[in-house]
Amino acid sequence: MDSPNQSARRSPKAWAKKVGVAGALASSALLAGCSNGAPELGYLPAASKGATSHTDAYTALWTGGWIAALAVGAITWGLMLFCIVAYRRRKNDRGLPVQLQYNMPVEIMYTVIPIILVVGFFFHNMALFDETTNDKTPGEEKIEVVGKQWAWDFNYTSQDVHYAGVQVNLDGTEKPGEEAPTLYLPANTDLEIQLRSRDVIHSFWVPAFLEKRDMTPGRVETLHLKALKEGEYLGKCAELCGEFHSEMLFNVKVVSKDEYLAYTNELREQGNTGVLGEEFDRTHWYSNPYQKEGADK
Ligand SMILES: [Cu+2]
Repeated sequence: MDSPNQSARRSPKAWAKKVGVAGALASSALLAGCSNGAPELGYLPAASKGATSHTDAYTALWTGGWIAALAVGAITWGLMLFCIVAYRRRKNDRGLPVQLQYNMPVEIMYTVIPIILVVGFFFHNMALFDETTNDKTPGEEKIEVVGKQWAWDFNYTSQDVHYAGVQVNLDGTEKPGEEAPTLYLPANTDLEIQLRSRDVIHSFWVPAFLEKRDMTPGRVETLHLKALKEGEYLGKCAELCGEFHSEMLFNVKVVSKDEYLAYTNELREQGNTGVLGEEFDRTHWYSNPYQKEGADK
């Protein structure tokens, strides 16, 4: 509504047009600046596309969330800019314009739309978690990854062999290198990867898998997935775990089932039979002040 003491104003349409064009140019320049990543992946690691049975669903949630957030942002910024420009104070204006409040349709819109958005995000997240992180189907192939200061042990439980990792020495390149512990995963196989720690909290992270899981002493976390794309990936510890945390790196090789069996047979021939169990944990170093004498635990 126009204020009675305001002069008639020019059409705000011309202004809105100019602001719209400027916004479109700015956002396309911004997006062009990030052209190294793939926009359809939401600039997540390129290797993540189709890497595991989970990655495409994570990417969809990530990009969908950003699209929804940007749409809300664009509408809000647009309305703000429009109001600032169209209803600005003119040269011949005197006094305050008519003060408006309690516009019920607008108030209801600003209450209902956020509720719909939050509920939508919540149920999308929960549905995805049920399919991915909460998946409790027993795996076809069981592998145990054990974090330790500062390397990794890999127990190929189903094959009853193991690999004992030794800490990597960095040479300044961004790759873990040849001598880093290498985790072999059979492709297109239901994997049950159990994660444990021997000492402090570590975190198992293969960036291309778009998943990260803490490894807490005394707890077993399970990652259930299928590696779909053969190839080499990099992995690292993602929880500050002491002096050489940055050198707690590993390689991941996703290979065919035959290559996987050939590798585990090689470990067997080298005498690495059985698994490296809890006898190598250092958690007995810690004493529990609440433990009662004579009690089991
Ligand atoms: Cu660590």
